[in-house]
Amino acid sequence: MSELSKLAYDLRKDVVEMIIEGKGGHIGGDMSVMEILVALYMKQMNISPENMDDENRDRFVMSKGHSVEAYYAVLAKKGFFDINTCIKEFSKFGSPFIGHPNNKLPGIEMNSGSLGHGLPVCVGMALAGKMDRKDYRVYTVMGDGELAEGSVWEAAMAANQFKLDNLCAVVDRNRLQISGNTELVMGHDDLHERFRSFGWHVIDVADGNDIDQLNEAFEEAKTAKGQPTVLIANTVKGKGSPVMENKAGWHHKVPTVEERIQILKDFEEKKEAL
Ligand SMILES: Cc1ncc(C[n+]2csc(CCOP(=O)(O)OP(=O)(O)O)c2C)c(N)n1
Ligand SMILES: [Mg+2]
Repeated sequence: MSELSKLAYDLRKDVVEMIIEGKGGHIGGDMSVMEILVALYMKQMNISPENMDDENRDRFVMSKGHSVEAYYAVLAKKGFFDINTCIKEFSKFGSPFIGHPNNKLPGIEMNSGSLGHGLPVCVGMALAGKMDRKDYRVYTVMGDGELAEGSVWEAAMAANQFKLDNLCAVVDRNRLQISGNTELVMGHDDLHERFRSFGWHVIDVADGNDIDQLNEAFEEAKTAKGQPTVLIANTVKGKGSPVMENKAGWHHKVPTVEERIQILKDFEEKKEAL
């Protein structure tokens, strides 16, 4: 798994280049979600450029769509498109590589970015899988700030009602949202209990930037029967460089020339230490 942990740092570099080239992007949440996406795409999910038309493929919705740069970097690594084209065209006028996921690009199931819509759509996908007696699994990643959206909890109720054990949601629990600490904006200290009371199997991932811990949790999720599973993945916003880590201002910031040099150096050191 250390290879996948190293890969996460290489993909973080792609994200930095994308955001500098596009002159904008949600860098903090890209960094916190990276290992979650790497674990899903490189180990857990049955999704590839070859099987996107196969109705038995797993389904993924990037509900926290603003972290599109991390999503693009992982999709490119998986072979859906070329990373250099993506970096060059990111956020340019007329480019398909826009600042939120759109399903005109290969590999992307659903347009997202308006928070609170991923889980409701995934409930529909998972219910359709049950009705059609298909074995595919459905995954989504939400931000912890996103959980303030009421639609998330309507969908959470429905997922339990329909016993959707083919559904696995991940909360990127980085404790920050756009304007600061989630606990000051809409607190989630009782998040585990809240999901439990909505009938979900809850798995706490102590270090949500640890690929092994994530994979273990995803395996456990597959064994939960008769109820959906949520992984509460405790991550670090801006993970990988002290320049960005746990700083709300890095929710949406473009690194300066000097910051870029420092950030890339920090990534390299973290990668070598793995
Ligand atoms: C419905 C909706 N309201 C507001 C926004 C603007 N917005 C973009 S990112 C963000 C903060 C999200 O915080 P969180 O879900 O914790 O994401 P992360 O920390 O992982 O970046 C907000 C409010 C949006 N995209 N959608
Ligand atoms: Mg957050």
